[in-house]
Amino acid sequence: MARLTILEYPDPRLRTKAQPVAVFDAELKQLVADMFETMYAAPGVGLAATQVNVHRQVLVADMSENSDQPLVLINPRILEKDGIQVYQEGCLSFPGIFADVERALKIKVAAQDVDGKEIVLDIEGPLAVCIQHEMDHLVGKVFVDHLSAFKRSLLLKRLEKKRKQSA
Ligand code: GNR
Ligand code: NI
Repeated sequence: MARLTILEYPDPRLRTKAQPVAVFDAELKQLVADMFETMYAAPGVGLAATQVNVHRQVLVADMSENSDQPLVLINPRILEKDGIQVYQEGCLSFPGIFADVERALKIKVAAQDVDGKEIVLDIEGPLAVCIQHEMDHLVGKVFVDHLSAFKRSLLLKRLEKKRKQSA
């Protein structure tokens, strides 16, 4: 296992579109294991491969209280969306800043597991927020893209300020 480096905004590599996974081999399982290690250590509740500079459609998440419900989605597709929720989001690629984002309340997601087996999940609430956030990363989108230009610039200034303070 290995902890991977998380890319931070405004790294242009965060804008890369991930390619579908075609081969479900040991290398993929190693990537997933390393992504979990990196996510739990951060600590975070989700991580997209894009954030660790691997441009394949792989995401991991665990929003359980005891960090004991790992979820891996390979090649995820949203089949259905329903309702609206607003949730305060953060992102490991934007350390220390948070903003309310509006997303679907419920999603039906088709994906593959690490063995390539097709799965379909109905997810709602905070985990649905997390999965939508991670799926955005896989197409090069980040949470501040959902905000108004005004809110975004305020938040990005705050991010810069935090960086200068910790430097
Ligand atoms: O750790 C994370 N927390 C979080 C909180 C609210 C909404 C989304 C997230 S995902 C984030 C980890 C991350 O950056 N994943 O891409
Ligand atoms: Ni993120």
